[in-house]
Amino acid sequence: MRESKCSPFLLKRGLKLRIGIIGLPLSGKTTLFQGLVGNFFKEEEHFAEKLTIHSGNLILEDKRLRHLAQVFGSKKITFSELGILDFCFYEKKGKEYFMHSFFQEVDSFVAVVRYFEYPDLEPPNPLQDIKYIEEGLILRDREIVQKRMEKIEQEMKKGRKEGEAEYLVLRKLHQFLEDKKALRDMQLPPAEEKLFHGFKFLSQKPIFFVLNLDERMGIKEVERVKEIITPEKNNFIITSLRLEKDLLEMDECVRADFLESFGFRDSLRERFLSACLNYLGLVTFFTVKGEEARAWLIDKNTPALKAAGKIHSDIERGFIKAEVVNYKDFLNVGSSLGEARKMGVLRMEAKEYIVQDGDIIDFRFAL
Ligand SMILES: Nc1nc2c(ncn2[C@@H]2O[C@H](COP(=O)(O)OP(=O)(O)O)[C@@H](O)[C@H]2O)c(=O)[nH]1
Ligand SMILES: [Mg+2]
Repeated sequence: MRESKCSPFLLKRGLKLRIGIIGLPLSGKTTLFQGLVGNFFKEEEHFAEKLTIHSGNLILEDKRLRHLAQVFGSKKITFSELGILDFCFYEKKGKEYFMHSFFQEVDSFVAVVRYFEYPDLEPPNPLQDIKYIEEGLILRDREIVQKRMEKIEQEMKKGRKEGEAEYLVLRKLHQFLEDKKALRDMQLPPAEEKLFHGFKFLSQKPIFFVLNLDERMGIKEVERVKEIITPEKNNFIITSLRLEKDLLEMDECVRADFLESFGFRDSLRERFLSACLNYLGLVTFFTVKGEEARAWLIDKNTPALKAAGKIHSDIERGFIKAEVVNYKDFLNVGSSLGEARKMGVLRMEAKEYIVQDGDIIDFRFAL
């Protein structure tokens, strides 16, 4: 059983997890993109760019790694990164709207939902918009399943039976989608899942919501909204992107006061990253080697052997053991791995050990 929602992408070396920002027009997608990559365009550029896709890197700055680099005197700090893309949810092509094919290529979606008044737009209705976004993904998957089923039916009529197993699974998917349910909520045995893996279904991808509140609303409204938006799923954050944008231009102390009026302690990036990575089932481990302190993003429940392979296949192949101390324990002993060893918090772990968030690992291997 996997807790991560995005693997197996992360286990492959050099591959970056890609997040696609989706949502209805004028919900704040580009504002979120800018807030996350830390590069706000001027308003006029912003609108001129409206129909293009923005792509950028989201650097996962981690205070723990900064601290480790300081303690170990590392000259270089390498944070992990996510790829982030901002697309129009539907693009207009002639009179038709269509969903961009790039949608298939991301590992996860972040959907921005408007909860502020905008001139000439209907009053905000976040629950309706969430439903609309989900149904858009479901509908698109249903069309693909249907086309594929028709193709197999034709083959079967000609007496070719190879597609039969796939057909049976597709029929289940079709029924699920007909009921307007997302494929990510469907439980199927891995052997059946394998049969349709290549389709890159959109409703199978994890989705995280950013509810974009009016900057004049306060903490009471945030509490109210928390209640109406599926709280059991824990797959959303509430923010006001306009406010977050303005905050970047303010003094540190004024910023803290403003954030507090919404009941937030951390910045958008911090809140977004911690909630989103947690939802996606991702954890970070650290290595400090030579001149470099580095963070690695992996799926929860990854054994040490596979985590080693994330760094280099040679380390996985020649794996002997992992010396591990968690950042929290390291904080208590403080200054070096030698010290940690002396204090008994540095452990030897075998290849089956499940790497935990915040582990500092020194892999021992033989070539
Ligand atoms: N009042 C208000 N306006 C916002 C907020 N977030 C974004 N906007 C404005 O809404 C408009 C559309 O935002 P944009 O990010 O371009 O939306 P997109 O079409 O989803 O990419 C811009 O004028 C933004 O300044 C917000 O939190 N409050
Ligand atoms: Mg935009």
